Amino acid sequence: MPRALITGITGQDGLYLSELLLAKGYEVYGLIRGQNNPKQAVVERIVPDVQLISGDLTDLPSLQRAMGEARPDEVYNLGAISYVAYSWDNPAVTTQVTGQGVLNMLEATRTYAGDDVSSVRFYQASSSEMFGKAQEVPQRETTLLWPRSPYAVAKVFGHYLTINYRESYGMHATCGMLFNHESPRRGAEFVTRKVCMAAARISLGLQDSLGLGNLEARRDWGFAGDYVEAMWRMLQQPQPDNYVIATGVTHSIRDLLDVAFDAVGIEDWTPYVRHDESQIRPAEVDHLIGDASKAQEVLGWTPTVTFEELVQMMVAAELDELAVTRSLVE
Ligand code: NAP
Ligand code: F7E
Repeated sequence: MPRALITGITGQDGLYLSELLLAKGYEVYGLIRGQNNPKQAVVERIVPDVQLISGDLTDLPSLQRAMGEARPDEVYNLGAISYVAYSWDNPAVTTQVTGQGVLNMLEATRTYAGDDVSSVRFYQASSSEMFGKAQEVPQRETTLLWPRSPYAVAKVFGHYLTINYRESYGMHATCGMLFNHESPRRGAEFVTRKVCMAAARISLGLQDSLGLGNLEARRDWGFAGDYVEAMWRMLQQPQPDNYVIATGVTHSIRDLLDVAFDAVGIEDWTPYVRHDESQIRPAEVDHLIGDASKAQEVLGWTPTVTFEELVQMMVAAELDELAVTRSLVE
């Protein structure tokens, strides 16, 4: 039975990846931080077979201990401070977790693997945010990186360090350069979930309005369930490498609003949406759109969920959740 250690187990991708690996017969270990993490109950409910190990990406000894406990064949480093807007307000902690945390995980993996360093396969969650001020459209594995936020700078550090450990020590260390991926499990601070929650609540009269920042921002949005499949396929390759994972299609926040409000029967969302200046970022990323043709050729990976299907799925999940809450209250 193969063994996997996942950091970021309480996050969106950690949950989907756990489900995928458990279904494939893996023994799955998840790193969980904090002395009483409120999300532990969520993990235990959704993936009760995952074995949780206490540890923090900023604490190397805890990661070394986690390695010894999990004895992994595959390590998926998904843990990070992942909210881009937060990273301007908290650049030092973002650098420590999202950047230095990668160094800690690589070191813990390398020292655990010992002489047979390539025997443990390592996945680093790199991000399309690294392309930032895009120097080429669409972006591919070789596109020059031009990060535009403290989060993206930390991701660039982790990305190049992973490549460096591959080249320096012969580690089987792979970077997935993933574009935005969403789901009903997306954190409520991210724009897709925020809009889908608001559309559902407004349609039921539970909320009056929705404050948003830049409505012209565009993203290449896919479904998280598809993207964790790509992570797994990357680690099944004989050689480590870098792969862009994306749909190749972009949409604006306006498109997101159109589909989400349409899904609850509201044709015109403009009366409900107000401008929230606090959501405007010090720097935006310009034109992010991914070219995943390498992943298609080498991994046989293609996305299966369209943007419209994704948003409809997320709105439907919000409505289901609200119906459950209401039935409990009544
Ligand atoms: P997420 O939902 O924000 O989850 C982040 C995870 O990191 C959570 O489990 C969180 O744990 C954990 N974490 C935070 N600080 C930690 C620390 N000091 N020590 C250990 N764990 C810590 O993110 P996601 O959407 O699943 O994304 C997974 C990874 O892919 C992240 O690295 C993200 O930056 C990257 N990525 C995401 C996307 C996307 O569109 N989703 C695209 C490209 C790359 P707590 O619950 O305890 O906070
Ligand atoms: O913003 C605009 C905002 O926070 C998307 C992370 O998973 O994907 C994610 O980062 C866009 C931005 O995601 C609001 O200005 C407008 O242009 O949903 P987001 P993100 O910044 O793209 C990448 C690939 C990652 O790696 C990250 O970890 O939406 N926007 N109004 C807003 N965004 C938010 N959050 N809230 C608003 O009210």
